[in-house]
Amino acid sequence: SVGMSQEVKEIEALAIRLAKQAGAIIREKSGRATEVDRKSSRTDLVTEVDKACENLIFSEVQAVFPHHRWLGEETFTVDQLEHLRNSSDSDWTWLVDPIDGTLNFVGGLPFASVSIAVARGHDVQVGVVYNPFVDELFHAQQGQGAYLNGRAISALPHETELEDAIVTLGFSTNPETRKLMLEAISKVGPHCRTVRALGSAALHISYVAAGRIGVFFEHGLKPWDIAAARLILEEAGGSVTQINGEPLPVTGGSILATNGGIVHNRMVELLS
Ligand code: 2AM
Ligand code: CA
Ligand code: CA
Ligand code: CA
Repeated sequence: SVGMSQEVKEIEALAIRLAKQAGAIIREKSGRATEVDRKSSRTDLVTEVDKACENLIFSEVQAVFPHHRWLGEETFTVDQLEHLRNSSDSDWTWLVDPIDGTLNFVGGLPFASVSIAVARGHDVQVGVVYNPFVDELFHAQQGQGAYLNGRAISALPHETELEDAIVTLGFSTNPETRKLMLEAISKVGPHCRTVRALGSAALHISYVAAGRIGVFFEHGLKPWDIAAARLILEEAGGSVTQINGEPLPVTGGSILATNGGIVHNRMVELLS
């Protein structure tokens, strides 16, 4: 309906404004966080800037859309995750990663993003990924295509073979999944153009959408890591599944994100 599409437009405009606001803080504070704390382990960190950015986005969303639900990396509860799993079409949920690439941010490596997705039930309607270091904003609205700084993007060429593709991956903070990734890349590495691991899942997936790279894969991702960039990639004509080729639920898991076509199937074959 007209009312619904107007609402989605307002949601998208707010998501873009907040991604840029949080991004400005991330750019300013990169390499200069003062409170760097361990979460689950020595490799799993959070800073006062992750928390401040999530708070900023949360409070603005609450002010404008008080009935919308919230799922953010630094504040999530088991109940909120369970609610997303069981959510119905009348629920709107914001899925937010305030800094995707915290370890880069802590080290002052200028490669990180803000990821904001807004879902109706399990259906992601709006996705925004912003890299403040180069002022690149990727966004998509379901059914409306994908855009980088306002220009339409495409994950083409679909005819690319794995041999011509740059393959990227994420190295988890979890020792078990990191081992899985090392095993996986030893199978794929010999067959692709080259291998990169830059440290932000949301940016890698958005780069596949823009045709900059052919493949991204990682084990153990959460809803806020992938929801926004996944919509951007699907709207750009790419493919997203689990690593074994099965459908990827909104609740997350392993992800295989490619420019589509034969590269996707080849990756599934090599990794099975
Ligand atoms: P973060 O920076 O928001 O924590 C790095 O390879 C990517 O993996 C980042 O997107 C990072 O998100 C994410 N990541 C962090 N911890 C992870 C984990 N335990 N398993 C999988 N991915 C993780
Ligand atoms: Ca993340
Ligand atoms: Ca994060
Ligand atoms: Ca984290």
